[in-house]
Amino acid sequence: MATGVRTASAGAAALRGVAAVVVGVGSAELVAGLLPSHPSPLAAVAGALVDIAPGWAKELAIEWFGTADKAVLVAVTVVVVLGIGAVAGLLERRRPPSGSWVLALLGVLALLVPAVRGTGVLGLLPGLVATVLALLVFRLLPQVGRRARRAPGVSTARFAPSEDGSEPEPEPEPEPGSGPDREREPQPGGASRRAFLAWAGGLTAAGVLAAVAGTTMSGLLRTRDAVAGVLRLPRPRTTLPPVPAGAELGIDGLAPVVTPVADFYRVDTAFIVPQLSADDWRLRVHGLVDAPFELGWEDLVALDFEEFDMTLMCVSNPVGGSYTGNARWLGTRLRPLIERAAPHAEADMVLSSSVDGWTASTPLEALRDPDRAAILAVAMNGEALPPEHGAPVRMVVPGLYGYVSATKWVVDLEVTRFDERTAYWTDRGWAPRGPVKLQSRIDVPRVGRDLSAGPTSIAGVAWYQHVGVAGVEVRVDGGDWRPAELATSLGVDTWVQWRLDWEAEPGVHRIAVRAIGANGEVQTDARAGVVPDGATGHHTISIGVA
Ligand SMILES: Nc1nc2c(c(=O)[nH]1)N[C@H]1C(S)=C(S)[C@@H](COP(=O)(O)O)O[C@H]1N2
Ligand SMILES: [Mo]
Repeated sequence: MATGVRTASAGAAALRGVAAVVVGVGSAELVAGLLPSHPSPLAAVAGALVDIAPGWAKELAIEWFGTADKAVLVAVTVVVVLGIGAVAGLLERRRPPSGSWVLALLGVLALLVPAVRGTGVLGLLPGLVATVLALLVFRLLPQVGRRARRAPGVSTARFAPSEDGSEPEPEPEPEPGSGPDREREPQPGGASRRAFLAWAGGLTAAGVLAAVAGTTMSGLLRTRDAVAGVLRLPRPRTTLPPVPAGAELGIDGLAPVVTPVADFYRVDTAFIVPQLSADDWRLRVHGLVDAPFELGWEDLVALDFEEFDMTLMCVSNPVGGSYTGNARWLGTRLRPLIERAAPHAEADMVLSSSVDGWTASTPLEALRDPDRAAILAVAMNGEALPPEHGAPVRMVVPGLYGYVSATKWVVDLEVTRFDERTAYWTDRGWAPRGPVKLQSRIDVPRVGRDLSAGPTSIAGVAWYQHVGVAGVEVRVDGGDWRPAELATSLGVDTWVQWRLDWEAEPGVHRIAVRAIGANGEVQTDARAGVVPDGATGHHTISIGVA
């Protein structure tokens, strides 16, 4: 057989597998889109990958891709699955039906992974539809080429995979001399090749469309749920006054004092955002307590709700980093709930779990402290919590990093002891307790952006949740530390904006910042990485002035 024929065959064989896989993935996304609380097999597989990935791999992914880490993972998963499709097509061509088996195995994965992740019987539907359609396309696509080949007036061609995907049998040729040379004739091979390509292309396009429609649909259903969520929010007993004008310096490039929900950083291990409705939500309070109890949504909203300004901080935030945000939360205090359960004297920790099994270890004293507003939050900035930020209920505890306190989709509070239970990140080398460290950040001038000489501002934010920030100092080119002007503070639990006038002269300048805590502590310049309990050091930038 001539190489030209073989090459064309290989391409068609791979295309056959890819088309089958795209139809499978697309139909699964479409079906999953109609069942918004059930992830598509693709999402389930990617989620499983997150779960089984070692801690260092996850940290690397966050470091390289930041909050785009999940998008990158989806892209990689899609590419791998397409690759498997192509390989299946090529295998089928060599040794049928080995390619069909590869696809069937992929189908088993699409069925098993969502099942193992506990999505219920309905959760099997996307994988089932995907497997059936992918196999149908895989088996039937080659027949399209054949049928066209058999059509009157159209002679044989050998580039389309045969029905079983094997190397096409050399068919008895009526005319002599019609070997591989015919391949170059436009007419004979053209019709069946075109038919095959048209079908393969059309089916692939349909698969992509189905995937787009499916993801759009689940997005729309989610928005509908979010709107319904706002209507069910409890009314706060006490509200906060509007954010005072003096809290927002309004400097271009400076982080706004209240972070819009859409810009709020997101850090979690949940590849599939749990879709937990208020109706399905229940909270169990138990463990080393005299009076365990459970709460449903209606019990929850009957409690006292208040508004709280609090800045959330991720322990993985490097010095100068952006894994932090400030919101006005609507919540109810955890303290009365913990007291109601009557913890035993020996208890010193509350292990909170989310619906997907993630856990955080919060010191019990932080939740019982009358001076610390540890809450169960249901809304941020006037919006019901979006699923990404923990709907319908999450924890927020001022002064503790998120990994030991800010459990999203929280469904379980177990009163226990640090020497008895450990939490998700503790098991991966992070400190069991994570008090927030005194820190400050320079937002303006922006690194990498040209600055022209003349009067300008140096500005940023500083935080020491639960303690408060008393001052911020700035040092330019190793000179004296100069006090910055602080904006109006929203309270000890939030960051505060700061600014300093600066006469920028041409050249390269180094600017450093440090904060002073309300307890007199001066932010250390000793550099420490984020592991195991949060970064330290002064945020220092180099700025070129023209
Ligand atoms: N269920 C669950 N809750 C979680 C996490 C998680 O992985 N799963 N991550 C925590 C971490 S490390 C942080 S920093 C905060 C981030 O909250 P956000 O995504 O709303 O900004 O959520 C915390 N709550
Ligand atoms: Mo975090």
